[in-house]
Amino acid sequence: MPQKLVIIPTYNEIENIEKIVKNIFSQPVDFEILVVDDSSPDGTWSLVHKLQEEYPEKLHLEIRTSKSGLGKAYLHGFQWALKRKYDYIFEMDADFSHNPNDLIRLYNSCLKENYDVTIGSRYITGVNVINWPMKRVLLSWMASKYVKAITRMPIEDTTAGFICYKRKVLETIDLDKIKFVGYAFQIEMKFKAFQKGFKLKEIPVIFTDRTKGKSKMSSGIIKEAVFGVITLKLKSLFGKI
Ligand SMILES: Nc1nc2c(ncn2[C@@H]2O[C@H](COP(=O)(O)OP(=O)(O)OP(=O)(O)O)[C@@H](O)[C@H]2O)c(=O)[nH]1
Ligand SMILES: [Mg+2]
Repeated sequence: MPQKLVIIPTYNEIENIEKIVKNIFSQPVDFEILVVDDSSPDGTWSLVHKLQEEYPEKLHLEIRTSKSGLGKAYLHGFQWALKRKYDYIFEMDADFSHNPNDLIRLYNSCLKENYDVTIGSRYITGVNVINWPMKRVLLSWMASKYVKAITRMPIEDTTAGFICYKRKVLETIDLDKIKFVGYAFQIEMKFKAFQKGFKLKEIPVIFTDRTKGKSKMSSGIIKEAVFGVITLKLKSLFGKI
């Protein structure tokens, strides 16, 4: 039976974490969860620690000393997973923007249809975003078009963070060389998987804005993505990827 790990990075998600963990464990497929928390001041980590009593075998927790961005949290989670026997490794947010019911669809796309990376996409059947202000929908959608134009990746939702990777993808990508931390991290991971010749697939999901907790979006994250994409493309042209 393949081993499946859902990695959830958290920073101040105390209002969401218990519900999302319980929801994932109530799915008909046996996922394990790794929460990577950056010492959230609201104590998200301590609540996860308490929940581990209920799920000692399948809920894992890594606590990092300070807030260092979602990209770094995922890289830590990937390294953790690769030291253990997981076959399928997922990325997912804690805030219910990603519907846990879709985990199985992502999984089946890799398992049964043999894709190496499956992306839960907001933009392949129109725009499937609920409760985002129009400004943010436009920003995200335009960012995806911009990234596609520059990188030439055949992916509509390049900043998506709801993903299933086959283990071999994370083993092949040089994780120590991944530089970006915000949305650019998501673009960089897809771009490197694409460059290495892995089979990427997008499946439609509905993305819902968070109703609890605070957003960590910042202008720095947007700038990193805008300039980062150009850097990625230039490096790939000069063979440095
Ligand atoms: N460990 C860790 N997790 C983070 C960090 N920044 C964001 N996260 C988590 O990453 C996931 C996505 O972050 P969000 O703040 O939801 O980002 P977003 O979806 O772009 O924005 P909103 O939904 O508007 O908040 C959530 O589970 C966050 O708690 C960080 O610096 N460290
Ligand atoms: Mg969110």
